Amino acid sequence: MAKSNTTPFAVTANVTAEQFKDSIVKHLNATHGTDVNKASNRSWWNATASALNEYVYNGLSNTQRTYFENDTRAVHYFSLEFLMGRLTGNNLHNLGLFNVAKEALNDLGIDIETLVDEEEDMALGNGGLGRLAACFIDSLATMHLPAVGYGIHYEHGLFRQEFQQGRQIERPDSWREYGNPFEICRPESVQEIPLYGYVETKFDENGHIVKQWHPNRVIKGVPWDVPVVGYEGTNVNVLRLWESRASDFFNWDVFNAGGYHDSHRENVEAETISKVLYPNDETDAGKELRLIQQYFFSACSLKDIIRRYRRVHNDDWSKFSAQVAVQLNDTHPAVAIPELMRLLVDEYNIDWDTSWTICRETFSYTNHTLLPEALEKWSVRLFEKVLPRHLEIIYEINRRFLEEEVEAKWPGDDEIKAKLSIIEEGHERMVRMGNLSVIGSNKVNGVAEVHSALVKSDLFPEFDALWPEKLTNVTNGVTPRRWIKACNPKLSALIDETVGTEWPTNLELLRDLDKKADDAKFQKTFMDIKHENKVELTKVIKDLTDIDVDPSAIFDIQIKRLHEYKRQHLNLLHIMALYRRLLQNPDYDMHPRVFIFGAKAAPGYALAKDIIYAINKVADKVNNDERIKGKLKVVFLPNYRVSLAEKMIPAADVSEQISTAGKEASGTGNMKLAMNGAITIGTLDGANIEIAEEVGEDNVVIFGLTVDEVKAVKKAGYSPWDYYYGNQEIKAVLDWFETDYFTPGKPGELASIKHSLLDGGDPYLCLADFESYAKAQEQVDAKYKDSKGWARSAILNTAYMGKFNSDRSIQDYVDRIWKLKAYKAQ
Ligand code: NBG
Repeated sequence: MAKSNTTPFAVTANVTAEQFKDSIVKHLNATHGTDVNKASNRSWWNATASALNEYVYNGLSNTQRTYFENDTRAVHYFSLEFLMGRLTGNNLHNLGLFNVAKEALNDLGIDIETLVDEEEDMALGNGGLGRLAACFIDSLATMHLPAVGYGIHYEHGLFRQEFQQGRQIERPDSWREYGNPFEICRPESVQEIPLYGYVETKFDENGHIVKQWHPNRVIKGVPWDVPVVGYEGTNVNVLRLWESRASDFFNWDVFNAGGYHDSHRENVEAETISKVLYPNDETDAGKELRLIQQYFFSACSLKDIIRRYRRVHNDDWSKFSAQVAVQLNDTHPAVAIPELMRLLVDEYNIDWDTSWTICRETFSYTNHTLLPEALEKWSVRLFEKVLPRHLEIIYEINRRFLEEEVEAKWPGDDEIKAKLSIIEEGHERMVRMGNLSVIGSNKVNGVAEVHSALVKSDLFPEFDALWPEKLTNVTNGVTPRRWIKACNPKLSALIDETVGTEWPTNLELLRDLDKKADDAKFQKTFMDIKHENKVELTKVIKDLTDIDVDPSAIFDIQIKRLHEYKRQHLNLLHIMALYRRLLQNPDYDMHPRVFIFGAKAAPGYALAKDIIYAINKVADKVNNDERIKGKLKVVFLPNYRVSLAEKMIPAADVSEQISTAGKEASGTGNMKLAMNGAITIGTLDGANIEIAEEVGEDNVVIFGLTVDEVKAVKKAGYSPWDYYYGNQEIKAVLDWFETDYFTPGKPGELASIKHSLLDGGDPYLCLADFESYAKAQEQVDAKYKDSKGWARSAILNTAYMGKFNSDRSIQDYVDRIWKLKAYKAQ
């Protein structure tokens, strides 16, 4: 073996490649029952994971012991989604073992890149909200903060996307079909969760009313722990995911009574709860199973927290909220609020007022969207059926809130009461989870400055008036460990050389790169790396779509869930306009550009799926049209997911962030792309505004209506027809959708897009922003032609994105909300 790599961190300081290699071979034999001569790639991957896990588990026990011995206050991040992606590369990097493992594997004749591709993404989330949770738990561990992530151990994560003749087809995702080496089952911490049934009202010996819930189902929650390795490997926190199973007790009863089929059915029903992730991003599913998922994991997690608390504090509840912070990731886990009340009042016999004080001190809530279709409501009828006792508790919380707090502030004002009530009156009475979350929380935050301002002014103005301190902001961030260090090794090496190696835990250090922004040699190195990353992506594109693209073209990337408000169709309109310009004038002056998309559409979202289809059809035509001499290419990469993002982001020149102002709460892809030196073309929406502030207006291209202008346009009565008749190009492009130009022999296949933009009223103002967008794209083109100016801007994007690392977000949560102390594992 040649000169060995050494590890940079104390926890793995003495590990040599030789040792790591021995460990892999040992695990290949002793853990995975195979050997070096016949091991499949999967076995190699498993053995490498086992070798890696030796260090992970060591950190895990040190960390858990440190927290226990210090009886630490901890945050519990409740989230229905954790979009983790792959763990092998990430954990190797965070332990400082990546190069050691690479060398060890190399010596065994295995290429580490091929090996990490063996791992299925852990896609237990839809998009930004789930990936944010994953970045946050990485930061919490890195910052030595006591924290547990709580979620659901879905058997099937987000569907795998295929295209058939350009249309999205959903296939099940089975990330753990053949096992997963990064999770540990903990049968010793199983929980039992009641459901359904009725509530009995009784009197205790003192003549007080007591409520007793008689559930008629009990579900077992089995915890699976995924170790979360902080950078430098010192602290290893836990992500605890609950799997549902039928309760043994209930099952055997039925089985013994001869009801084999009934008991089997109960099994299936119980297991259904953690079977699949709901594939909706920013829309409310409104289904019974979804409410049960929410309750199941919230209830399991609270019982787990209480078990741990009582191990030290027994029946002394006075310290509970000093020890326990619970963060609700959107309203999805909001049923945890009445569940904690139920546990305290009914099970531990604590009086209502004390219990309510504990609750309000414990919970905080993050709002991730203003879209009305995402604001969860459950029908009272359904609640009563599934969680009858919780409905009673919600009524009581609501009664006291309205009669005491709202009445004191706005005496006799029934209109305000109706607005703030947890119960929405109407044809079908509904439980408003947003109001419940605000009322039961200590702090409520939005995820970017503009979004938090809108949460105050438009979503919850009365709550803000009632509790001026409650609503706050924490701007999102992303972990630079995964989103620069691991995914862009070449850029990382350049940064190491230039500003030192401390930047992954202190991203502000990148600021020093600005000194090199005009240095011709540095510019060349920086842009050469970008080019090499583009060459890599070119291979991925060829492999996945068979499309040839030229790496010297501008790589213009839009990656995010497919949604009208994100306006992939605005991008498409502009692509069609460019295509038309090129057809009309083959010498039309533009630097060659490749527009690259990645996006999944919710399976029930017809227009979103039509937009995917339209992009694919336009791509077919444009990519094969020799008249335009390869100046324009369109690529839609199938099955967009974390591991694909890691290949796309380092190769982006342009980052498309073009949502209608006021609609994108923050965005986090915008941050990842800019950090990797892409230049944003974007609206003044979400975190784009803060990105523009940080990187400077010369280094982003801003266009379109602002939040206030959007409001004004809508108020004045927006008519997309004015733009249709007022702009030749818009009219021509929209009319194109109705022909069979892109769908030979099938005219009208793409008409739904035109329809939504005209008869449908263009709710997201694509047409109003089109001209400004097209001009901005011309600016991008001109900017790219000035290669020095472009390199400078790209470097400054990387240099000035320090604010958007998730350690800063977590520090804001700690300071403003959680008040946690760090404990470095000993
Ligand atoms: C999403 C927003 C994004 C934001 C992420 C993370 C939901 C409900 N919201 O703008 O649309 O970046 O949350 O906060 O998924």
